[in-house]
Amino acid sequence: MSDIYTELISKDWTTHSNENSLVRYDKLPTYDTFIRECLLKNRPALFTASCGFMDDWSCITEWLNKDRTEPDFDRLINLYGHMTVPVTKCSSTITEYSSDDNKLTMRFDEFVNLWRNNETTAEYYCKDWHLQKMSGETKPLFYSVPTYFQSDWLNEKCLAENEDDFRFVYMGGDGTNTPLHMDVLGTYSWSANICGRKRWRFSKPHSIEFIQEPGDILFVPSEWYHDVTNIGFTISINHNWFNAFNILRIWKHLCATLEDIEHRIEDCRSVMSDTWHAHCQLILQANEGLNFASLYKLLYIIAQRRMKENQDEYKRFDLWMIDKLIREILHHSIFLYAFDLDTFPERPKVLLKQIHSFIEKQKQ
Ligand SMILES: O=C(O)CCC(=O)C(=O)O
Repeated sequence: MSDIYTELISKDWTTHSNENSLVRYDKLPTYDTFIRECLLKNRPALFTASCGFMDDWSCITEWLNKDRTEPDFDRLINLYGHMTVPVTKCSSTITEYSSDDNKLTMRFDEFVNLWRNNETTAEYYCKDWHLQKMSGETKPLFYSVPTYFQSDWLNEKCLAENEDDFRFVYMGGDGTNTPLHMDVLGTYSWSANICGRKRWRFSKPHSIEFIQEPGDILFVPSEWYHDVTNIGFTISINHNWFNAFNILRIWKHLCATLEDIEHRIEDCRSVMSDTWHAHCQLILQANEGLNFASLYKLLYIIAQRRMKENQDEYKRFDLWMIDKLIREILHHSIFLYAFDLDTFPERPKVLLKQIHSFIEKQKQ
């Protein structure tokens, strides 16, 4: 195994705190450097345009005008005008991140006409658009996922199961914004500016403010609160994701949210008796898109895929982390109360045995 994975498997690195600064990369770092400087420290990073990530992205040539500074609105309408897109109405009175009051859907051509119009440009923000998924998986990606973000269990599972993914396109005018929030489940995100600029403000655990220029890609660590404001006509591509480096944070986030749900419906406990735990898990799934059972299923899917693929160091590292997490989940008594393990694709203890014998075989 390469030094870094051997090192990670042999020591407890999972309790590292959040580093209080933004790393700026003007040249591509090695993946090991990114792991050490950002993933292990849960620290934000800005890969500037000079890293050249977008040099061969077709969205740059297809979506922008000749000098690549602004969107080519007519071309965008030609390409996607008929599609229905999610649009958020930005207004100074709505500051709550997930409020549904300001969420609309409309045809993309209708949105573009609001976006290019001075009177409405600051008001309508097309966000969380699953454009790649809606265009069909057979169409080539109009961008490529930088190496640093390719180990992504969340989108890997969604694509394998043909579920809604966490790959988005954002388009908005000067002043459109995303209010203060932490990303869903405490996931990482990465955000690539195709055109326009964004002002980012991290406020917790540390405050940092900076501008993301066109061509820059930002890595947002787990559980960092931030708000974002667009400057000029802005298009960005963005993924939410998790992997072996932040899965324990996701797990802790789920446990904390469950505690909160349990607290809120404590008064129904005596009436519901033996279905109460299952009910709490249903609410957890509805609120977060994941509960203990669906997290286990995700781990099962990733583990099966890793055991089929040709061995590679990071795959063994993934299996090591999956094993560690399944043990933690099994220690949580709720897991056994809330679910009938016979309905699972594989009982957790059987899966653990499979992983062990796979790892042992690989060592020979
Ligand atoms: O670009 C935006 O408006 C929001 C992006 C964001 O919050 C993120 O990537 O985590």
